[in-house]
Amino acid sequence: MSGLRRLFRGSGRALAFVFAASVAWEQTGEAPGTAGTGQDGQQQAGSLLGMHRVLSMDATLAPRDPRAPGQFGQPVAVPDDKQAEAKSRWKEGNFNVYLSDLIPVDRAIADTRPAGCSEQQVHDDLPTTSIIMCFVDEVWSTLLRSVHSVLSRSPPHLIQEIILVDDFSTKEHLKEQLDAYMSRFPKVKILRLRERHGLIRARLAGAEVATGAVLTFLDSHVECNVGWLEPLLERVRLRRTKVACPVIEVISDKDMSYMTVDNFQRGIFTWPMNFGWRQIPQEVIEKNKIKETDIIRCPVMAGGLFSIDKKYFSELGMYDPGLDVWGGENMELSFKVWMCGGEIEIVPCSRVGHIFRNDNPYSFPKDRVRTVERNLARVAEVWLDEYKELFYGHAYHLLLSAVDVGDLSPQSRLREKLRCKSFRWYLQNVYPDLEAPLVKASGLLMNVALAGCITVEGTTLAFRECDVNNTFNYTWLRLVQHGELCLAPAGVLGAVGLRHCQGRSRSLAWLHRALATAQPGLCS
Ligand code: UD2
Ligand code: MN
Repeated sequence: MSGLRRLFRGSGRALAFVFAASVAWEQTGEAPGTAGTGQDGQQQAGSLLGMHRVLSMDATLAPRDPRAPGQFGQPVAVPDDKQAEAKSRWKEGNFNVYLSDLIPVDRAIADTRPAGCSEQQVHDDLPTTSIIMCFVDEVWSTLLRSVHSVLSRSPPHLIQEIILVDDFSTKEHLKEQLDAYMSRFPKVKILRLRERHGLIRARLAGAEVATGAVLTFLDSHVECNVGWLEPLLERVRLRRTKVACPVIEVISDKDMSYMTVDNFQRGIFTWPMNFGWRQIPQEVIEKNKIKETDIIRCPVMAGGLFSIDKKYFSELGMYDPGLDVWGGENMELSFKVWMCGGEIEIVPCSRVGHIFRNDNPYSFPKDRVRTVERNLARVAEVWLDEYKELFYGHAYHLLLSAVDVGDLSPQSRLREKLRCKSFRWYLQNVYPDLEAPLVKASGLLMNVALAGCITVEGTTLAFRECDVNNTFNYTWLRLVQHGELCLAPAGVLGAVGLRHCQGRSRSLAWLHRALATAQPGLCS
């Protein structure tokens, strides 16, 4: 569906940045070949040695019941006499649970891959993968549809196992009934956590027991599309430090239709670390002849759906286990991967639908907003170097409330051990179109009426003629800074003077207030 944007809570306002073409995609000759004309699954005449055409498994061809509602990913309408029921069941998952229960758990969906994907070649010796799907109180039909989509659209020899990690669900049907249902699929294992860990530590628990060479994480309300898996594993096989993400398509929360999304989108973030998508500009696509099937390198991943080499994930220290419940782990892993020598890629020939919800349908053990903010502050402290000031500057209330981020020393030690590059390197090489000035503003403190400026003389302030050497920086931490010295109140509503700056200090913070009419002074 052209023009459709994926929905992400708090993805922040879009800022207009200059786009840096060199980092958005890759045409390295590593991409799978396009030879081959034979039947799916066969070694074909024209195939490269040791490669085969990507397998289709179950296309849209022969669903059990072609006339069932929602078949082929079509939208479904709630009958008039069921409106009240549908409305009352919405809260069970924050999407149309009534319709989800109505459509087959193994429905067919349209093959939305760009032209050329079905002819691509992948290696015969792709690594096996463990699928890790964490859930807490997931809707029954959606969880089943997620599992069926993996089972029916993945080459069986590549699926080592499907690990369903139950993050201490309370719904009865997710207990014995789920065990009974899944017992017919030997590859499906259910790992039950004895207390609520949150999705981050639940994924770690899944990774601990996984035996596949690659870990593939999925949310528990997805539908994997035709040929989704091999292109992901192909990237990891090409280089074990590649983290491969499918294009995330949209399963409508309202009518359960499966909708494709705009191509050429990168995963990005805006301050203070809000995930979002940004389209590669048309002129860049044209100038560089980027094809719909080309790999897109992303500054950050969305978080939910990706394949990563198991050993590499472990070398990276997996996720920071100090991150709680939900949020920020996609930033942590993305920074860690890029800064410590890996790459995050979107693979356009791999597509997975996901139900985007407007709100989490489960409760948070602690306050939701505070949980996410604390997670982000941990990430900022460990990975952002001097740029963490931009994070705090855009989420200044975190400084005021002095959020307790907990012990970060294991994460800092890991960063040293892995000899990871700086955040400045990341900005220059991976995400140069992010606007990230280290100070908020820079200039003179000028009295408009007298045309004089506040100047620094030694360690004191004076009011003199304006001079460019008396420039002050207004920092993200709200300091008015000149070299090592900061503007400081000398007492309660007494004189102002200078003090040595000391990072975050509320007593040295000044608010910049734009006044309706021009008045002397910058700060109040
Ligand atoms: C997005 C990601 C999600 C995760 C999150 C940030 C996609 C499509 N989704 O939000 O994977 O990275 O951003 O953290 O990129 N869950 C648990 N225990 C919990 C909470 C959630 O097991 O305490 C499960 C949940 O059932 C679901 C998965 O974790 O299967 C992700 O949660 P979500 O769907 O609420 O996250 P989403 O898609 O809003
Ligand atoms: Mn989700």
